[in-house]
Amino acid sequence: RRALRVHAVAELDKTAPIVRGGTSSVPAPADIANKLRYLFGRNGDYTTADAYQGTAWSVREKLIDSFNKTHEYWKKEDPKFVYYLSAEFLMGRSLINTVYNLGLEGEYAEALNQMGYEMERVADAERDAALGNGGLGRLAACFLDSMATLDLPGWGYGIRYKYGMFKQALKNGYQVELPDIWLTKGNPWELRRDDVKYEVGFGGRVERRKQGSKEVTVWTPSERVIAQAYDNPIPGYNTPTTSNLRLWDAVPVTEFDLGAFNAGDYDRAMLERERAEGISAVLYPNDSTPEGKELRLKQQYFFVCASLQDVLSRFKAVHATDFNLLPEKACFQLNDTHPTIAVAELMRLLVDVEGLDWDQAWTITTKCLNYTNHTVMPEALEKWPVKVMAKMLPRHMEIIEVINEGWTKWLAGHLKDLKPEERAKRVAAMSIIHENPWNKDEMLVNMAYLAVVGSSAVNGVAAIHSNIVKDEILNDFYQIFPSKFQNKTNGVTPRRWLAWCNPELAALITDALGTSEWINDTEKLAGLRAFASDKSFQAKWSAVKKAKKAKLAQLIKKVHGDDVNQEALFDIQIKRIHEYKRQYLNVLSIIWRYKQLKKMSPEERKKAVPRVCVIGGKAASAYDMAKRIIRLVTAVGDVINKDPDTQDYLRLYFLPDYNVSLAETIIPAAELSQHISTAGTEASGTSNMKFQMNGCLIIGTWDGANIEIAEETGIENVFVFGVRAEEINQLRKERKNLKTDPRWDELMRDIESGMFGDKDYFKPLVDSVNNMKVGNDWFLLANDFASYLKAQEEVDACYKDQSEWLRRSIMYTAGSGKFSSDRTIREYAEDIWHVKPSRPTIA
Ligand code: CBF
Repeated sequence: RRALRVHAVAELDKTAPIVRGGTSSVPAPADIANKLRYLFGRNGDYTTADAYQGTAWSVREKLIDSFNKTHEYWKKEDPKFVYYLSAEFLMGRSLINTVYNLGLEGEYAEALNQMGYEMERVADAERDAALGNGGLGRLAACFLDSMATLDLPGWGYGIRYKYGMFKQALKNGYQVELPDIWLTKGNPWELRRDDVKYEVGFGGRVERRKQGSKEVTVWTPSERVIAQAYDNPIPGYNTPTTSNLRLWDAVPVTEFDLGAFNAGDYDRAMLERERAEGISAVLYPNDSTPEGKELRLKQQYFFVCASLQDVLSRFKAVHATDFNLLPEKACFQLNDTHPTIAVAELMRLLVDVEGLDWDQAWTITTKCLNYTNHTVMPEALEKWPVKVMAKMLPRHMEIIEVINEGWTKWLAGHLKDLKPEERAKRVAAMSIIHENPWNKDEMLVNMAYLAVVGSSAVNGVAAIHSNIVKDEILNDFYQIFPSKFQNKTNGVTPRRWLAWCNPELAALITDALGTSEWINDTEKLAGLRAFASDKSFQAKWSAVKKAKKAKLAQLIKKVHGDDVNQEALFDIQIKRIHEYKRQYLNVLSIIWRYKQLKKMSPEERKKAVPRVCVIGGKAASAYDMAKRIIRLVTAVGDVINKDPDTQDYLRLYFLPDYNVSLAETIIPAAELSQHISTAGTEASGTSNMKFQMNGCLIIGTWDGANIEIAEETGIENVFVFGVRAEEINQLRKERKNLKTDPRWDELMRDIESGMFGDKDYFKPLVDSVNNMKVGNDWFLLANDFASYLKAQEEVDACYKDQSEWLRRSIMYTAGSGKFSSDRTIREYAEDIWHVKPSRPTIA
């Protein structure tokens, strides 16, 4: 099957000229100076920030040339498109990626050198586009890179948040959140489309009106805003294709209420603008308040409504109102439940606006939509109160009711052989609109159920997760529609996450394999297996890792002021802070290590494997436990890092403000990375894939994509520990079988007694994992502790044998071929979207 996929791409017309670069014949150094002169009024005496701006605006023109050519071609060819609807796109920085994907790195590195700058330093001046929270948003960004690289006609659609993911700072070891004002210096990577604007409404009333012999439904919103398009060109690698991420900014319908202003009512004059701009202001506002929740639903509808109008308007420009053709020309991937209102919105546009009858519209809608589930966490499976939905989107609520009526009626018929009571129970359990189990007076719209009923395909993001989706979360639906359910194991782009962030390792790989084709055919990395035990290759491999470790050491010095032992094992855990990801378990094992080191004589210590442990990640602002975990990390670090007995052997640092660009520095330097979620809780994980690509060994649970990574790398090369997902439900129910360990109890006493200060603040943390109390330690830290420590001992033993460690490290990279997002996207394109490559040939 995989061979077939590779073949499909090989069939492309590779003889077509690759049209990259701009029409401008001005050499890069002069072009950069021109940009600085005419866009910024600068005439020499540049700063690094200037060098970035000049370079970015110069590269932008070449990017736009490539973008225009691609879109001219696609317009002419009219291929089927996939539209990736996502509330998040965690793009990170663009300069390096654009320059390398366009093949302009030599030219621009040289130009900057002539000006006295180094490309890497200049690239550091760019702000991250952090329009996402974590894995889901970064996955969307990797997918865009792969779609363009594979020449697949596809766009992303999302929100142009004015403030991205908050900036995390530490104050006395506690997380503080600061606004991420990322647009202040302009954004060279976007194009405002003044001719692409749509109205989006909220609230108001719905009426039936007679139109000739027909009855039509008219929704008159009480609030209206304009969605203004911004295009962000996405360059593919080694192809002329540059696709698009279209983001919507919310602006008022009326710029300014001059009447109110003249009457002295200054607040009212600005009100509409403020209300509109609020919609696209902040990524995922804190939804612990009812107001926050409403704003989030508003954001979801805002971008879905604008995106669907946009797609239909382009479709109509070519095919007029032949909507039966729509599924042959467009499909939409719902990135989690966030864009699920698309089911109702597409129905509204087709029925109310275009006048199709309900059944025809439903057939088209369900053919066009597909849904990806990204999590098993119940709190992330969105359910909107009917009251909120009916107030904000009255017509959509009606549509959802009609969909649900049809669905439950069909279901009752389908289940006719069941006893009436059982049938009624099943139908109620699968109803899109259902009672809130915690509040009988409230009815909820279950967005995951709406997505399943309204889609052609439903997928999970790793094999184990897709099985959990089928067997547990959506099992009722799976039983009814088994063929709808699929698995699409996640992947990451090997461009950003290996070739561009670790050019030294990339060069070594290219040298060994005799080709750089692995950059878009990662299966070729398997060729490295032949070198895994080769001592001279291991020495080169090790030298690259050391250089990367030196860079991370510099970063630690910059942030914490400490010099760290670069011979130590660099042990990393970077991801959002969450109880299920179990950073707490990691800290506890670090405390245990510290205590063991303290007990040793100086001679014994010299035999221990030194470690530099790094933890990074943001806690959601309302997630109290996660914030306490951060404080525990910093408090333990404060004690350990200052202890003269142990500081040469153990360090713990929390690196604040973990984001894409920080990951690009940390991951190449990592030797051991921790993916230690309770089995069955992490849908996939994607940083595990990035670490694997960079030859970093994994200590992990049998969870998410860890399992497939172990299969590809060789399970004997991975430090696996902990209980398996199949055993967890039973363990949680029959708490008598939970494992305990005296070392664990000792650590709990240490924290409670104030060994790391702040004992009152840490008390809830200690209590949360006291597994003797029913309902506690939901994520089974205590239970997995002993086997985690055992796995850590295996890590130490292996690190002492550097040749074995390096062999494994090479085997990781060699086994990472499957985890390229190119493979994932090819699978989506073939199994779900039925979208084919279309490579621009216009010279
Ligand atoms: O599928 C991408 C990622 O999505 C999440 O981050 C999410 O937000 N639901 C999951 O937690 C990850 O496991 C997953 O890799």
